[in-house]
Amino acid sequence: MHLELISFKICPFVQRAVITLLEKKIDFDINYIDLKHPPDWFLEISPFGKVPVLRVDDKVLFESAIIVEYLDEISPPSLHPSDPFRKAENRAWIEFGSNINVEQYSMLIAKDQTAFEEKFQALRKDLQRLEQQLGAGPYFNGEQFSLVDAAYAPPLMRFNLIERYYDFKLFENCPKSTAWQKTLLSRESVQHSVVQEFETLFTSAIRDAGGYAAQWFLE
Ligand SMILES: N[C@@H](CCC(=O)N[C@@H](CS)C(=O)NCC(=O)O)C(=O)O
Repeated sequence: MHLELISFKICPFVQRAVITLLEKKIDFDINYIDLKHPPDWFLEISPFGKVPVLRVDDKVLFESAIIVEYLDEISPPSLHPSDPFRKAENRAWIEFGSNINVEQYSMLIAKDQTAFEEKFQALRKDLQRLEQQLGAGPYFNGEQFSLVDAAYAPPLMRFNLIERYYDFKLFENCPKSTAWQKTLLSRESVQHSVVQEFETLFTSAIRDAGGYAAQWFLE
């Protein structure tokens, strides 16, 4: 079976699939495309026109959460908890993580200060809610790394990066999230889940978007 992940170098949804592939030690090829100029072949196979798309031989899967579930099923043992309620709850929090990806990006490209503040407050509220959900750690479910960790590592990596440029204080009074972020960022699969030039690409994207936050990412 041949797996090819159609990707974009700074996409957090792609990154959760890459982390899962690395955790599971599954062989795969990665094919980066330019989302500003998506090739015709990509638009033909991606129903939403979005990455990631996983080609499995001559078949195609889309939507990161679905791709990750598929990868988990073809390579036991599962990275989900076995208890059905806990598993469903993890899936719900993965969905919450998808929303955090969207909120993070919206904040970073918000056009003016008012829009930025609004996005910032929404994000902070969600991060505080997430904090309440965390237990003793070190991972979301305790001792074992799971798919919910793979879903949050990408936004937590980006928060860590942007706070090195400007102290947004997003995690003020969130000690559990801060510890979780540190644990995830030190994990090998997470460290190898982005390209070497990730920081340059990500900060350039914020700068090029020309929003209120761009001022903190000037060259
Ligand atoms: N719900 C999708 C979201 C994926 C997504 O938003 N991908 C972005 C890049 S990070 C994309 O491909 N955007 C292209 C577009 O919207 O045209 C998933 O989980 O796979």
